[in-house]
Amino acid sequence: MKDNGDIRTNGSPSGILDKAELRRQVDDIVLATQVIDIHTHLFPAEFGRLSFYGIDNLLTYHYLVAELFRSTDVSPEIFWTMRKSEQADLVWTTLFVESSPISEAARGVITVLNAFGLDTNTTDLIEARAFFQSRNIDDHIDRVLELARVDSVVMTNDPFDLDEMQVWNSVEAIDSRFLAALRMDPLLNHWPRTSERLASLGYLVDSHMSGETVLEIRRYLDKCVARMRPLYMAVSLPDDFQYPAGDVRNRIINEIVLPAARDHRLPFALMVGVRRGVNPALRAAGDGVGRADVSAVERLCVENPDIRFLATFLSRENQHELCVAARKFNNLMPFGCWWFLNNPSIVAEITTERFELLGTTFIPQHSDARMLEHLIYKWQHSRHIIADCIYSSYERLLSVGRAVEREEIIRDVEKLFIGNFSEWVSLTPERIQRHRDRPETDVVQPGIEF
Ligand code: HDL
Ligand code: ZN
Repeated sequence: MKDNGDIRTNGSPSGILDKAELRRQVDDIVLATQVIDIHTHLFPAEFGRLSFYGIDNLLTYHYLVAELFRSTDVSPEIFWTMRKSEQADLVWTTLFVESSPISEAARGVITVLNAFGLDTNTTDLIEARAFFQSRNIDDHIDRVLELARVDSVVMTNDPFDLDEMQVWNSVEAIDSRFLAALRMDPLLNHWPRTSERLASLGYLVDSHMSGETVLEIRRYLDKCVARMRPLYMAVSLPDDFQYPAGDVRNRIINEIVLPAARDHRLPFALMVGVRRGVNPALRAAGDGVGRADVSAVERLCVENPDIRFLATFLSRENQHELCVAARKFNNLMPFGCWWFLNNPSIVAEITTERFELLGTTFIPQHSDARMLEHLIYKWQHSRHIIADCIYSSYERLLSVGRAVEREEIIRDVEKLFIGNFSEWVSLTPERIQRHRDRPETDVVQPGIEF
């Protein structure tokens, strides 16, 4: 093969050689490919008041509440006494009228209003409130998922939340686009309080983990798995999380959670680095971030090669370490740009280093949506960044003599958006169908079961 010194034309690469065409193909595919949103706080309409949508909920999202208190004289104590509509009016005036809504959370609300053709420059919420109040919830869910190109969302299901468990005990079936994840925070981070909750349900447990406690916690978890059919178990962990350690959390992980993961073939999702309540006055808006120890996750992976782990870290400083750890353990799947990382500049940095170190073997994003319409802005904003990053990867490949075909781009993006997760949690079409059909065996009698 003649070496003409220009590696760009060395050989005869097939595929998309023109950069402008490559950019068009990448944008077309990334912006259109359906995604499974693997971590949200959303609930389907069957969950009633646990399902949030509309402008007042969007504006009182804790991300915006935190930003509000930097620009208002209203104290948190006063704010919490206000009605939600009054809180939303204050947020809108303060952050959207008196200030330019350039923060990511504020821009997100503008994206949502714009998506529905609502006035983004208004000084009041009359039009927006009327619009969202007029929406039929089933049609609205359909439209939001369509606009966001979201195939399905994974919820955050707390088996120790009595309101939520009341719904699980009473509904016949739930919208099959809302998949379950079993959240373990009360069990792993607040065992003393949770032990009282479980004991009140008739389980023979105590805060000192004595007697039948381990067996009884596992019995309760097995019932939750049977009823909810979660795709994975998850927990958020503080920045000082250590493994191994001599605390009750490690004991519950080793003696209950990991055996349950093994027996039910459920991955375990670790969300590490949150410092809860750094400013308690802000309530849900009062959590902070801390750099964590990635080696704790490495030890979990090396000691449990038969268990699949999902992991996301909250600190920007942990991201490169997580990529390197994932190179060492093929049972470790990094996912998302979590919470304080879900900003264009940091999503770009994280996604680029993941492509460079992991190829397409990671899950680039989740929305963490709490309000239904979050799906629109969080996915629209993220897709543009992911498109930029994967285009740059293909462009660098082209520069060394390898062009990609459209079909390869489609394959890669479907892997990132659906394939990696579906394979990780064994989400087969049959599994989805079983999720749709409420298994008769799981009809749980109210009361003692949960
Ligand atoms: O623990 C979590 O799942 C976090 O995502 C928290 O819910 C946090 O409040 C949040 O909503 N982040 O986006
Ligand atoms: Zn979350």
